[in-house]
Amino acid sequence: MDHGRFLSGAQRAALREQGYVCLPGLMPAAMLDAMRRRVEALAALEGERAGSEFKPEPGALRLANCVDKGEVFREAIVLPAVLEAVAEVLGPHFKLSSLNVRTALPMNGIDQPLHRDMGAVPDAQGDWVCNCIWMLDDFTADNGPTRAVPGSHRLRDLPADPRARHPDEVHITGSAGTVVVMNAHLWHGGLANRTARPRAALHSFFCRADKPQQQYQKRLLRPETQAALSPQLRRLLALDDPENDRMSADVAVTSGFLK
Ligand SMILES: O=C(O)CCC(=O)C(=O)O
Repeated sequence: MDHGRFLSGAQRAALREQGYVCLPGLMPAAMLDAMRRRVEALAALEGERAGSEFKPEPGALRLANCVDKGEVFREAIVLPAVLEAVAEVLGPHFKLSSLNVRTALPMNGIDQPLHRDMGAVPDAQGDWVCNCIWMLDDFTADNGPTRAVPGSHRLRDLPADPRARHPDEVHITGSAGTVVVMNAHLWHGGLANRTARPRAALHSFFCRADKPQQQYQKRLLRPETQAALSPQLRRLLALDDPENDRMSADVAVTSGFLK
């Protein structure tokens, strides 16, 4: 794995201190285009079943198990700059926990509550969850940008009212192709989409190697997908890790706020 070749000192400091960093233009144009097309095709193909491997969310369309659903997703999760940023949060030993798409639907009228992914609180070894939000559309002030409270990854409790606006929250906007790498202990959530167009993002969610995956990849991936994976992808997905089998095979899928 590459360490220290892509992120500047300021970007590392932002991740450490604010709890997130925006990496504009990180997705090559061809990858962005192919991913958008694949997301559109999958949404049409899966219809009502879309996202059924995870949890339904009112006001959003979800696609889950994306490693199994397109070469473009498998290419994205090994982009070296993103892996370097994830390692900055989790240390050198980590794995993919889940790979989902979330589209905030037009005029959905729903702010997600401030949450930590999986409700995760840092443990004695430190931080153990990191999420990467790949902007497949421009994130604007109106179409459901991600809100976040900088520095809150160092706090233990969530705010008293996670649905309320927080005085310190920032709204993360950017152009399609930007990747936001976020310490997922940070209080964050998607805001309501107040426009007539959908706002899509891919979430590549990682966890430290000693923690269970949110979605057990070995069970979700079809045998033919598994057979074609590179050694790097097999490692990242923990396919040959008996400890991961023990930890992840039987845990209930957990979200930071969805039932
Ligand atoms: O899509 C976003 O802006 C953030 C979504 C999020 O935090 C979540 O679904 O847990």
